Amino acid sequence: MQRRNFLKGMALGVTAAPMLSSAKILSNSKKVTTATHWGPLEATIEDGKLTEVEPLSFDSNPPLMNKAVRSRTYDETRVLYPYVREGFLKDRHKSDTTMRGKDKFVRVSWEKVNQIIYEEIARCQRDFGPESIYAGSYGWFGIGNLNNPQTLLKRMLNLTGGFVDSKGTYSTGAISVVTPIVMGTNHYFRHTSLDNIAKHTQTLVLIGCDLVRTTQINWDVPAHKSYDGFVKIKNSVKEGKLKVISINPLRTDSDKFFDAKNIKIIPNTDVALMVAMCYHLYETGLYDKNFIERYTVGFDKFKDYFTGKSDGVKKDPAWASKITGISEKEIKELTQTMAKTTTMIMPGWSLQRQDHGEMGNWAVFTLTAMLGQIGKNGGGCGASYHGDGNVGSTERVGVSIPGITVGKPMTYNAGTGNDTSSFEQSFSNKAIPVAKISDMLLNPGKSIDYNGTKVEFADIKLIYWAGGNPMHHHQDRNKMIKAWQKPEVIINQDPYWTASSRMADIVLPACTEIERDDISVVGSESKTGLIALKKGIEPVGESKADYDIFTDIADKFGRKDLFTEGRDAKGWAKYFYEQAMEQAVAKGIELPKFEAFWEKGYYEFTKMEQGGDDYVAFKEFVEDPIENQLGTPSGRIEIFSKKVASYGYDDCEGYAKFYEPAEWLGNATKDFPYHLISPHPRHRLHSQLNNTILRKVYEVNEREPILINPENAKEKGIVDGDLVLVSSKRGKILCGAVVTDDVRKDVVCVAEGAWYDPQDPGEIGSMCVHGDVNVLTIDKGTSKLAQGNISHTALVNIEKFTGTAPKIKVFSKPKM
Ligand SMILES: Nc1nc2c(c(=O)[nH]1)N[C@H]1C(S)=C(S)[C@@H](COP(=O)(O)OP(=O)(O)OC[C@H]3O[C@@H](n4cnc5c(=O)[nH]c(N)nc54)[C@H](O)[C@@H]3O)O[C@H]1N2
Ligand SMILES: Nc1nc2c(c(=O)[nH]1)N[C@H]1C(S)=C(S)[C@@H](COP(=O)(O)OP(=O)(O)OC[C@H]3O[C@@H](n4cnc5c(=O)[nH]c(N)nc54)[C@H](O)[C@@H]3O)O[C@H]1N2
Ligand SMILES: [Mo]
Repeated sequence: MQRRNFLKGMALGVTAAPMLSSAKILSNSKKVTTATHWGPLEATIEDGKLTEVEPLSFDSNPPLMNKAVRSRTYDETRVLYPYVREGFLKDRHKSDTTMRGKDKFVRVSWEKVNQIIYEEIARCQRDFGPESIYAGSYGWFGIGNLNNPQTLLKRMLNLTGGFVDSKGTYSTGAISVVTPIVMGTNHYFRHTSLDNIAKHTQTLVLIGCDLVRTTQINWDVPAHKSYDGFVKIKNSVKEGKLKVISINPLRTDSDKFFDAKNIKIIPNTDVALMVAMCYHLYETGLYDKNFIERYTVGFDKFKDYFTGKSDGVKKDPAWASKITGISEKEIKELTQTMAKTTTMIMPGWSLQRQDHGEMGNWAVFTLTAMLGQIGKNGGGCGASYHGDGNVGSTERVGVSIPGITVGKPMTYNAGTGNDTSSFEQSFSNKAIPVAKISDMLLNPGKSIDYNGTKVEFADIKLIYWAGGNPMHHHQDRNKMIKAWQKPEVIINQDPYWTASSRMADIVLPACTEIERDDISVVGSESKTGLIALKKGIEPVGESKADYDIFTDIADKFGRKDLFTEGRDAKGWAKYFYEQAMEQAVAKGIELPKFEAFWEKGYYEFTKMEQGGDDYVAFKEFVEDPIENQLGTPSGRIEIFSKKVASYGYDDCEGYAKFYEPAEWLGNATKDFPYHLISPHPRHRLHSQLNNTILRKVYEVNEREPILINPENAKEKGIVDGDLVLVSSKRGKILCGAVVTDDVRKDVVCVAEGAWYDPQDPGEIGSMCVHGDVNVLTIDKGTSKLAQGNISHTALVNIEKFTGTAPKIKVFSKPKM
């Protein structure tokens, strides 16, 4: 397998990876190492300009996204200077907030903008206290253990009085709450190695999981080592030893790669499928009774549900067939195959990014327990194989590097703002589940349920967002725009004129990785190495590194020294590296001195962990469940959780149960007859890189593509390339049609992350002409337990758009 032929059409155009030593050096050019969420890179700089990037040699599958790095660096959408919205500059916190998105922006100096920010934070702390400032800022900012804008934001605000935080993520809102409850660990528990799967698994079941697509990226820098494992799995498929089955309304990149059988389930009904599979295992005696008795608690409670004892409805394959659209015969066959062969289940996180998302993973763990293969070679399940480009790869003996911290909270000293206050806990206890942002802004004082507690919404006057794009990631854009009109001050810090920048009062230009010094690990699970992110070019325009931006704001409060602890960016990189050196000694690794590491640009760990390629999750627990209890209250797998049941939630009763989703094909109407899913994009990281040349690779008629089944296209008179008006109860967008039977009939698919481009910016209800899917989605929590977002739950209509195609404006600068 040629590694760069990995995915046809996916890695196309990426040239061979050079060894640094063989790099050709021109007189006016230099090569530096840098990194992104999609790989470790070597950048060529000529006359102070970034001209090219190439993947480093230890990247197992460099993605096409590398091709966008230069394009994004110099794109017209870069924010070059600090800007303030005209109305805000004039009237400050008394400005007309409905003008957000409509007003002109005025360029100001850094000195002036820092003074405004200082005055506004100080005013809010003085008049309303820390609970008036929201810094729960979420998002996938760039790489670097220092330039983590969210940690730096909190560090700065901690030194100046505190703030309201968020908890949880958009990625794992429900699974991060459920896995500890059921399995007593977090969802990133070490997974059975992909090598072990390739050797022993006979049936690999992907449920809402497109790992070949999603493992292109990593929260740190991916070495894409899981792709080595995928190749081995594919070889086992070719040899006829392993079969891949993919339960997904969409035939995915992974399905094509593994030549999987794609079972096109009705969206949001996987729990019904799995419950019926449990029923069938029970009815046929195929379930592992011994495993259930020895390693789990609460089976009887679940049994009463699936047998119908508790509610009179038998959850048998006939019942599930009507809900899932999968035939009774197929459900039975699938169940029997899984029981009779060595089966590994890989759920994606899409299962929990939907209404009652807690139930998806609860059902996976329950079904897996009944199959009884947990802890055995090639069997069981993993909750996060698709989560980043290294999960399940064989680990090397390596170390990670610490990063900047939020520091110690200090009370703001009203009046002076000087460093005279005592250290004291001033953190707000009003942190929200992250996807409750609009609800919080719209309903101050209201209280909601969350995982057995109550969360009271703060009255937010100032939002500071750094390193995220809420105007892409959050659901129900129109509700959000209304919510965005509530605070007095909104600050957004980003390299680009994203919708979040356009909807702010103050816009601060951050720079990207190649414009600053930093350090990172490569391959958080594979432990492939360490990389120096070297400043190759000067920050574009007057942009600055996040670290420098927050240092200057802390300075305004007289707290610069506390913020920096006397270090500059490279000083921090050295400080972090030297701590890694200490850890390394304990593991018998001799890391080079910092200067030598920095000079070379990376360090690769080469020693493989012994037995790592045969790692099996939960093996110790299965071998000795008394000695190696799980972290649950019972020490076992909790098929039923007494603790969750004790919360008395009507939408989450403490075991895997199918609840009817807010919107699904089972309650579709004539007005909104199709189910919309919004998976992660192939050639972007969310909204990142939408403003680059890569747009040409996937856009249709300058819009985000919508996948439509040929039968639906025919009934609507839509053909490939048409402009399509997509509407839901919440709003309207335009997309470009791709007619394909990859997608199930009555299901349409629009990837998340197309830049929001409303016809009338700032106007509630305005049509997005470019295809931001979150104009259509529902802003509701999964349940009272986790309150995760439900992006994959929405009904829509589609129509051929016949008017004049509106111009795309979002890739030019806003009014100035
Ligand atoms: N419908 C739907 N919606 C979804 C999802 C879905 O599946 N469907 N998925 C959800 C999920 S899982 C997630 S994680 C979220 C992702 O949501 P986000 O993480 O908010 O999305 P990104 O587009 O990655 O936004 C990151 C922003 O950081 C900026 N940035 C990059 N580098 C830097 C830097 O060094 N400094 C600063 N200050 N800024 C920087 C980028 O320009 C970009 O605007 O979306 C969620 N939304
Ligand atoms: N290229 C790329 N990779 C990424 C990201 C990116 O933006 N771009 N983002 C990263 C991040 S932050 C995250 S959180 C992960 C997300 O990883 P996931 O949450 O696993 O990804 P999704 O794309 O939301 O969904 C995966 C699959 O679920 C299917 N699906 C949707 N609804 C249903 C359903 O009801 N039932 C079933 N069975 N299937 C369903 C979709 O068709 C899709 O193929 O990906 C990461 N990887
Ligand atoms: Mo995510």
